[in-house]
Amino acid sequence: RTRQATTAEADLAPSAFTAGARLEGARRASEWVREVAALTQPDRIVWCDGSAAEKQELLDLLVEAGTLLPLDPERRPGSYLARSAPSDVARVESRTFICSKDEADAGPTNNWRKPGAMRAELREVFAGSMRGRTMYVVPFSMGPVGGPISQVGIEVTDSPYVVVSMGVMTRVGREVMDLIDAGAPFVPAVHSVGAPLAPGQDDVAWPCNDTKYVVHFPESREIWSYGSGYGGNALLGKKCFALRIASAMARDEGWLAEHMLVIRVTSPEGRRYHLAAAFPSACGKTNLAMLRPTLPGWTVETIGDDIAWLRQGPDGTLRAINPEAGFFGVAPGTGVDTNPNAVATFDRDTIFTNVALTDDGDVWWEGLTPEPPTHLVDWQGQDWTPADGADGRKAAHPNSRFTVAASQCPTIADTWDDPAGVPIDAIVFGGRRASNVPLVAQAYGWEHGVFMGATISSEQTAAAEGTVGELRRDPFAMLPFCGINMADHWAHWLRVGAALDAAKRPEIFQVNWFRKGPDGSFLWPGFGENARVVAWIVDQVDRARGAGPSASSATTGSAATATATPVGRVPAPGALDVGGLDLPDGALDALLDVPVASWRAEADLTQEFFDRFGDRVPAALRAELDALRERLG
Ligand code: GTP
Ligand code: SPV
Ligand code: MN
Repeated sequence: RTRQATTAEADLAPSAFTAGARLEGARRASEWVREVAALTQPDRIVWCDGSAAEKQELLDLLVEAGTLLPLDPERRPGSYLARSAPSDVARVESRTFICSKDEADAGPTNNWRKPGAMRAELREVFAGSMRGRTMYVVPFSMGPVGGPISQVGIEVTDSPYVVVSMGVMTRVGREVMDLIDAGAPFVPAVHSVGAPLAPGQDDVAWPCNDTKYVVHFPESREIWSYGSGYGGNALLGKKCFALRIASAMARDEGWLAEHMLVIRVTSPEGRRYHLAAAFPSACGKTNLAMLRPTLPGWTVETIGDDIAWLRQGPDGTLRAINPEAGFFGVAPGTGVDTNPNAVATFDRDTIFTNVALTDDGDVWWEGLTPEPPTHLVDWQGQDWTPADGADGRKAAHPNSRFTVAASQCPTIADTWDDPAGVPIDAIVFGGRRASNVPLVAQAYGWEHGVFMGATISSEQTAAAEGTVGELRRDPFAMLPFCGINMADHWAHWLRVGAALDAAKRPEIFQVNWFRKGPDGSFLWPGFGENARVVAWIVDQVDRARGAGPSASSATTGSAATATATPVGRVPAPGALDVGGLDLPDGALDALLDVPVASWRAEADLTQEFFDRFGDRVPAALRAELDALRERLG
C-alpha cells in the first residue's frame, strides 16, 4: 500500500494504530498491541497464557477489587458473584455500529457510520482510556484450536473480569499465539471499560462509562468496544466476532455464522440426528440445547447453546461447530424443573452476574426454586424479602447470567468439540409469539425455509436495552448480530442451500413455544416437553429423505404425519405424541391453528419489511411471499 491512498482506500485501511489481520508476518501481533497501548496508555501490559494459575491470580485480584464476591465453597465451589453497575446489564444495540465502507453493505437494520469518521472518533475516545490500568492481551480461538472451521482473534482489554470470562467462553492460550506467530490471520479486538484512573484514584467494583461504543469494521475484520463490561458488549469473541465479523467472513468465504444452538438427538431405536436452531436472545436456545426429553427412550445431547458456524463438509453435508467453549446463559427461569442440566452445569466453577445472594453465600434468582428464600441481597446489593417480590421488585436482574465451561454440562456430546463439526439434519427457526405462529411447521423446501427465517418476528426480551414485549422482526434471530446487509445474508443462505446436494440438505422448520391462550397463559408446557416436537421434526426428516418412519413415530405406516397449511406443514391429527400430557381442552388445536385473516395482515407487514431492503431482497423470497399470499387465498 502506498502512502498516497485515495479517500476510499484510506477509509478501508486499518489506520496507523490498527494493523491486525491485514499485516503479514509474526511481528504484527506485538506491533498492533504496541500501537493500541500507545493510544490507550495502560500502566502495564500482560500477555495472557490461559493457564489455571493465571486464572486464579485474576480471580483473587477481582475479589480484592470487590468486583467478585466468592460464594460459599461448600455450596458452590470455585464460584463467584459479580454485581455490575445498574446501567451496564445488557447489550446496547443503539450504540452498536457496523462501519462498512458502503452504507448499503450494513443495510437498514444496522447503525452505520463512515469508517474514517468512526476511526477518528474512536481515536479520541480511546486516547488514554486505559490509564492507571493493566492492559491484558488475550489470544483466543473460536472453535477447536487449528480446526478447519475455526478462527483466531486477539482481544486486548483493561478488564480482568473480561479476561476471566474470555477464558471460560473461548479457548485462550499459547497454542493460539503459536498459530498467529505462524501467520494465521487474526481478528484484532480492542476493549476498554472507559474508566481511566488518575494516580492514587480508587477504583470502583464495576468500572464502566455512560458513553458506550461497540464498533465493527467488517472489511478489515476489526472490533472496538468501549464503556461496558457486560457480556455481549465486552466478550468480543462472542457476538462481535463470532456473529457480526464472522457473518462478513462467511459471506465472502461461502459458510454461515448463525445465532444457533446445536444438539444431537438419538431416537429410541438409536437413529442419530443433529439440529441447529435459531431463536432470538432469551427465547430458549440454552434450554433446548440442554433439553431433558420427557419422551421415553429419547436422548438429547448438547453441542452448543448460542452460536454455530456451518460449512459444507468434504462429505457434502452441512457441518456445524460450536465456536464457543462455555455458556453465558440467562439465569432467571432456569431451575431444576425447567433446565436441570443447566443447574448441574453451574454447580461449581461458575461466575454469576447480577443474580441475588442468599444468606448462606449461595445464589438465587426468580425461577431457580418455586419459593424464594426468606431473605436475600438483591442484584444491586440491597436487602430483599419475598414482600419486595410481591411488590414486583426482582431479586435478580431479568438479564442476569451464569458463565460456565461447556465441559461441565452433564449432557455435553462427546463430539461437541470435533473440529470437523457435526452434520446438520434439520434447521429450526423460532421466536416468542403469543399468537399466529403454530407450535411447529415444516417448510415446503429450502427457499421457503429461508423465507421463514427471514420473516421471523419475536417479542423483545431483557437481553438488550429496549421495551420488553414489543414485537419486532428478528430475521434469523440475527437482527442485532448481522454484520452485513440482512438481505445479503438471505441471498447467501439461498446460495449455500443451492450448493448442497438435495439428499443431504437439512429440512427447515419453525417453532413457537410461547403461544398463549385467551387467559394469557402459555398453551404449551415447553422445556422437556419440547422433545415431542423434536421427535416429530426428526420423523419428518426421515420421511423427506425416504428413510421411512421410525418405529417410535407417533403415526406409523402410510398414515399422514403432516397437514399442509398456508405457512407450512403442521403435525396431522395424532402425529404429535402428546400421550400423558395434561393439555387443556382444545389447546392442541389452538397451538396448531393458522388464522388466515391474521396471516394476511402479517403478509402485508412482511411486504413492508422487505421493502425496507429494496432490490437487495432476493427474487426467490419475493416469490415465496407471493406463494404464501396465494395459499392464504
Ligand atoms: P440468549 O442467551 O440471550 O441468547 O438466550 P437463549 O435463547 O439461550 O434463552 P434461554 O434458553 O436462556 O431462555 C430464556 C428464557 O426463556 C428463560 O427464562 C427460560 O426459562 C424461558 N424458556 C426457555 N424455553 C422455554 C419454553 O419451552 N417454554 C417457556 N414458556 N419458556 C421457556
Ligand atoms: C444474547 O443476548 O443473545 C446473548 C447474551 O446470548 S450476549 O452475549 O450479551 O449477547
Ligand atoms: Mn444469544
